[in-house]
Amino acid sequence: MVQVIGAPFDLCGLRLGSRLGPDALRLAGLVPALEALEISVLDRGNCRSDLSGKITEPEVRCDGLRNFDRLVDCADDLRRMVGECLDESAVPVVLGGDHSLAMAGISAALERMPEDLAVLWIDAHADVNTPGTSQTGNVHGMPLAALWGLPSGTSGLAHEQWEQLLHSIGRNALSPNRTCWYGLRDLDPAEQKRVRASAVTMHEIDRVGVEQSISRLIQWVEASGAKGLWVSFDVDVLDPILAPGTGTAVRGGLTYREGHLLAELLHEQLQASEVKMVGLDVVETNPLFDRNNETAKVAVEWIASLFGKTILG
Ligand SMILES: [Mn+2]
Repeated sequence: MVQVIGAPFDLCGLRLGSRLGPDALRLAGLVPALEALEISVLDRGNCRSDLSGKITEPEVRCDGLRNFDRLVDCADDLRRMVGECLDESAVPVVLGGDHSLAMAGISAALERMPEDLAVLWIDAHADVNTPGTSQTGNVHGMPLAALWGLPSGTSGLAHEQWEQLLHSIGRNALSPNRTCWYGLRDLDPAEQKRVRASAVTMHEIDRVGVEQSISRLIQWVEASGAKGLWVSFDVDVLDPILAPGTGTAVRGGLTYREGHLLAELLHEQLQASEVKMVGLDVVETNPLFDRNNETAKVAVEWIASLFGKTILG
């Protein structure tokens, strides 16, 4: 059973508009696509999200972490909804929204399986900055650093807010040895040092292909002893020619065929593995940058492949 949860929040991203992502994915046919696979789907609607206060432009400057209070409010509600879903033994599919909200779902999963969770971050970006190393102050580039419980690396308001954020995530930190990435191609210098052996970059995909590179990561997750895998999928991992509807586009991403092969192989290999997928985020879909909802459509097709859709059925 799958439960869909929308997180229409975009105040910690680079460009506003991904608040429209959940409905773009719904209107692209997410629920029927899963039901066609004979999966029972419940759409729980959206989590609470305060976008009031006439925020129509990203703040250019701020003292601390951008729109912090609104993030915490939204993340708390999303954590509760994902937690209820996990307690009902369903697989949560969280529709973003910017990538900062991945902290909420993953921390709910960590609370329930603190010894057994690994995370696969499928993204052009590593998202492992701290307030001290971020060049933008956008929390959507920091969720893994927060889940790891890294120190803020700064002082003042941003430090205090970071401490509050770590507290809200709870005491179960995600281990860096249980975190892996796929499709990376745009990292800050501080991030390059943090990702190391468990990252598949576009360079590796060019050299060895999707099949060998994803097999290596799944073997790595199995060797880590993890029993559950949270998949966090940022649509910007796809090439912007194919998926232009995102505020964080980076050229040189996965092609349509590579993206689908990745989803199909993940499904196939997890079916054969002791490691099971416990939850999924699909984030950073921004219809304001899209053409004809193509990005949401390709994301829905990707999700269907991840849940087992094949050409021959
Ligand atoms: Mn990204």
